[in-house]
Amino acid sequence: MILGTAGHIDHGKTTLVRALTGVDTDRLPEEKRRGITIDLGFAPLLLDGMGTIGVVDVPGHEGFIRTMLAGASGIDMALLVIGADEGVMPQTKEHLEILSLLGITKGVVALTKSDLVDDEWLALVKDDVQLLLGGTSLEGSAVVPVSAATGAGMEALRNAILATALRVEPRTVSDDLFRMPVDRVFTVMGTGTVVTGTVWSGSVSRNASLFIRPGNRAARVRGVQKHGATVATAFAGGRAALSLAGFEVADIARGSVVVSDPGWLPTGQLEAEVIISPGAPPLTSRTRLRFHIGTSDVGCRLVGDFGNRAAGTRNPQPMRIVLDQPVIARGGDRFVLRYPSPPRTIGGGEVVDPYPARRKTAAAMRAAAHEVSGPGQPNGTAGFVWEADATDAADPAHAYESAAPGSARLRRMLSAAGMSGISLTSLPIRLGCPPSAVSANCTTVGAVTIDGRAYDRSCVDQICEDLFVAISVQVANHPLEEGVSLQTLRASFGTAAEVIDEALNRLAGTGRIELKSALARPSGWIPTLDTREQALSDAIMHDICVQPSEPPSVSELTGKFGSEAPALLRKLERDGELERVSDDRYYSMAAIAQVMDTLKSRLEPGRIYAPAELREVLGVSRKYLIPLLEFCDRAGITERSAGGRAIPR
Ligand SMILES: Nc1nc2c(ncn2[C@@H]2O[C@H](COP(=O)(O)OP(=O)(O)OP(=O)(O)O)[C@@H](O)[C@H]2O)c(=O)[nH]1
Ligand SMILES: [Mg+2]
Repeated sequence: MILGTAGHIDHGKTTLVRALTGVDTDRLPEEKRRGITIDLGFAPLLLDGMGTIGVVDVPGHEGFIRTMLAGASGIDMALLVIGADEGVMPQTKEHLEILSLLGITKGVVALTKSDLVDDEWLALVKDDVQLLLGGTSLEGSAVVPVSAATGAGMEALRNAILATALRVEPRTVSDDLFRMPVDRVFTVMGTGTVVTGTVWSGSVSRNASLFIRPGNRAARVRGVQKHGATVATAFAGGRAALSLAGFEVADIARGSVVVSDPGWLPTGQLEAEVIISPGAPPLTSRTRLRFHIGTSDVGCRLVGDFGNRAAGTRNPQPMRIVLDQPVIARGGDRFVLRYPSPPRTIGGGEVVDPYPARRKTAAAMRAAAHEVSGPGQPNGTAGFVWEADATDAADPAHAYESAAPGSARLRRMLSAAGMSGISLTSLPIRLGCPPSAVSANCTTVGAVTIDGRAYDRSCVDQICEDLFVAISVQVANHPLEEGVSLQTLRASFGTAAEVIDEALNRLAGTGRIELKSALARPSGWIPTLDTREQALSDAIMHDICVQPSEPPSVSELTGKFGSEAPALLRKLERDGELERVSDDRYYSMAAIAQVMDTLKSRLEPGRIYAPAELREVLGVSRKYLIPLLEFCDRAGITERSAGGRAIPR
């Protein structure tokens, strides 16, 4: 667990950290000389009954807000330090806003330097502070007067920190992907390059293979330390120092991110729910802003609907964030937006999808965010309403709460992906959940998983409907065919064959279609011929029946009746009117029965008859005889042997 300080310059953060931990975190000569904190400081804090937690001390100087942001992201609880003599100051407010935007809901307020003020003044400042906290993520936090100089109130402060720390939900999920935004890089004689940070998720052990992002350099972990002691493994929610083999200090910097999953790639665009502070200057899609996530900060612009921002509200808006340089992000990550000049924090938000499809206009974005709230949801539910999940966040008093819970984000991603679906292996990053939670998340939103991808259920339902219509139309238009070839169906929908096959199986499973030898047709479908086709069919049948033992060939019939003849012949065969004796010739059922009767009555079982004898028996010319006998062989009426054919005994 990590506690991070916050508060205006010179209000006593570093002094309080030293009083709590015994560690002076201002270690740079320049910090000593100027008497201010310039860079992040780190110290372990032993809490009785809980163990050691990490402390990150941040600078209060307004010029070092970027450093404060790098320190504040990744903390579990805040220690907001307010000098009782000066009270609430600009960076008190800005740091508090940043904590709110980062969704940090656990904290303690230290009203320090209480030795410098009298009780009356202290009471007034305390009132101011309570007013300030209202509507922020730290509303309701304990406010503890202390003095690092006299030690007054220190015990109460420790108790308040412990009580708050006990309410922090542990972050450790053992099978999650490892990620650590780097906040310091240095060289240790004899050890080499060391990077430190707060482990955001997963765990890291000695000899692990990692990747340094952005970029694609692989690293091996030589050793792991926590609060200066060597450990086998460092876990999410704790500090870690990793010594990396084969790296120079120049190769890595604050803002780099160490990850374990090779698929966790930097992204240049994000889909997000963005909150813009009511007091922010007017913004357009051309306004250059700074985007702070983890320990990195890059230039960005927002693409979305700015007109929708009602004055005085902090409603999250769906927006696309286009970054100047790629960053490592995960669904559900919090970020902060700052205006460059004059520099100030103007908002922040939550990542909805770190790898959104390329896009798209502002109108399309709005549609994407709201289309999922439309009617027609499966299972008779009232339907997913994006706004409903965000009602709390729409209330300015709860602006720090998640605007886009995991299930809502997954629904939105699936809907945007449509029939392309989303690879299940990408979901731990896109959705921001441990790999082991992917399948439960998919179940929650009713996603359909096919061949390693998740699809929006309503999309799959729609494909089923479209397929059923396509099959019905196709068979109605081609009544002479037995059904629609699956090959044709797969090719005519621009969707993965696996999805089409799944949809076909669903349709077959519910009895709406029949699947037979690579063909699909509506269940119980009976083709009906129009008058012309029926007349043609009758005429063909007539020609075959007038010369029953020597019927015309398919080619002859096609020559006489036209190109539909082969299909009509196949249909007559399916209907049980004709038997296909060879590739090019059909016989009427009556003629076939006649042949069989003749053979059975005229031949002596077991005796072998030469072809010439059989020609006599059947009374057909040689041209017809051989195909007919081969048909009889296949049908088991005759048995072929060296000298001719016999009928079995
Ligand atoms: N009298 C009194 N002085 C204090 C107390 N705490 C801090 N100070 C003094 O206030 C000054 C600033 O303290 P720091 O701890 O450096 O303040 P900070 O908040 O860390 O400052 P930055 O990191 O630069 O934002 C120092 O001179 C401290 O000695 C206190 O409780 N009582
Ligand atoms: Mg300091």
